[in-house]
Amino acid sequence: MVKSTSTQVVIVGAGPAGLLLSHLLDLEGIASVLLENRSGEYVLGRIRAGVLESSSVELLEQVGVGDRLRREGFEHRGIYLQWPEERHHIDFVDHVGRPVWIYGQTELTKDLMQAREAAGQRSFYEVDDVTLHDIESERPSVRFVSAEGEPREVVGQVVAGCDGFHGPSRHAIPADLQRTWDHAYPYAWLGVLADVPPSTDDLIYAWHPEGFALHSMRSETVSRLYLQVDPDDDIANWSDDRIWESLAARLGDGQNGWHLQAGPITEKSILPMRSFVATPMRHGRLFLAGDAGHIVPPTGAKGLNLAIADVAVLSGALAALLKDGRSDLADAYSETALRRVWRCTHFSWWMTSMLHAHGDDFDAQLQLAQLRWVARSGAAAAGLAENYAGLPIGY
Ligand code: FAS
Ligand code: PHB
Repeated sequence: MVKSTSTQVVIVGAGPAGLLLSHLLDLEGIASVLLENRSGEYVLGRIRAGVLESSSVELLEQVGVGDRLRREGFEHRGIYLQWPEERHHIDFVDHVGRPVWIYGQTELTKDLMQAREAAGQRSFYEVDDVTLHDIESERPSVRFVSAEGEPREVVGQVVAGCDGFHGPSRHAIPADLQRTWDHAYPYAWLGVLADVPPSTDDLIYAWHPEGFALHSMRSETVSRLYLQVDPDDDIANWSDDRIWESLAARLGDGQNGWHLQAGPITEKSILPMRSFVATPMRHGRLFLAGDAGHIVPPTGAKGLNLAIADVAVLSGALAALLKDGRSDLADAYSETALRRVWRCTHFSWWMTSMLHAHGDDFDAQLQLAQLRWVARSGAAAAGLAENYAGLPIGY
């Protein structure tokens, strides 16, 4: 016997997109149920993004989940672009009047989880066998097996697919109505979390003939660093010493008196890189948001910010649909969201292609020419700044 409950919006996935969407809908007086196939601890344990655009921070503050971010996050004016013997600061505030914020996705997810729990959000964690039904009707539903092994269903007026790249929602859209673009890059990132104070104030994006490196951070005592590796490389090939040696060489250790401080590595993993876009992001009463609809390589620090922008647009569209009976914003949702998705997909591809050497010397000369142009041309630097610091939501 399937135990059935009902709500207005059934949200599949309780990562940043699903959690923030439930919060925004609640502020509109719209009820939702969150379904997540992992435990809350597991979701919090995933080490992911670190950079928030100004528009993301402003939204989070406006909706009451930005206090700790403002207290514990770091406001950064810009980034450094580095290549052998040269390092140039690109100042976003000078160019476009907006900074970015460093605040780990784990911390944001924690804040969102606490806000939803305080609001009495109905959530099911550790669910299994999630399937979507009747998404072309006005009473779509999601069936699943609860953590206690009970077959259940939630019937809603809308289903929001916030279940990331590997979730079921995108696949509920008929394949003959769907178009996807999937671009794999010939390299991956080895991500490192280390208990060592950052050796830099702003992030360093480094081009090097041996491969890309990035120096980011999570706090005054924890650094987050990445280095380019082959997609089929094995983390077992990377001792802590080899990681620090490669990072030091690529980030310019010793250049103009700058040194990279090494320290205990607490987490290391290899992350694949791809650009992926699926259209449409809406079919019937199913709406996709975040990684469920698109994936960008992390070089542009856009993935998390795109998820936030999607649900900011989606919550307004669902409020108009479910409260006012107006379908215009819902009908335009996919086109509105995809305009920003493609802009961020291009920027992420451009940053990735400019910064990752992969053996072709002609490409390397083009990459260095691009870096010198951005470092020396105010117009070029303003273009990078506008995209990295983020375009207004609803761009
Ligand atoms: P998420 O994938 O975060 O959340 C989807 C949720 O749905 C997950 O909790 C998942 O468990 C759940 N789910 C999946 N299948 C389900 C099912 N069948 N039923 C119920 N729930 C289900 N972005 C950056 O900007 N910078 C970075 O450095 C960066 N690093 C990343 C590293 C990795 C390894 C990955 C995978 C992504 C990274 N990203 C980065 C992008 C990342 O931050 C995403 O953009 C962000 O998590 C998007 O949030 P969601 O759309 O909520 O998707
Ligand atoms: C991070 O801090 O995890 C981070 C920062 C910038 C990026 C990617 C990842 O482009």
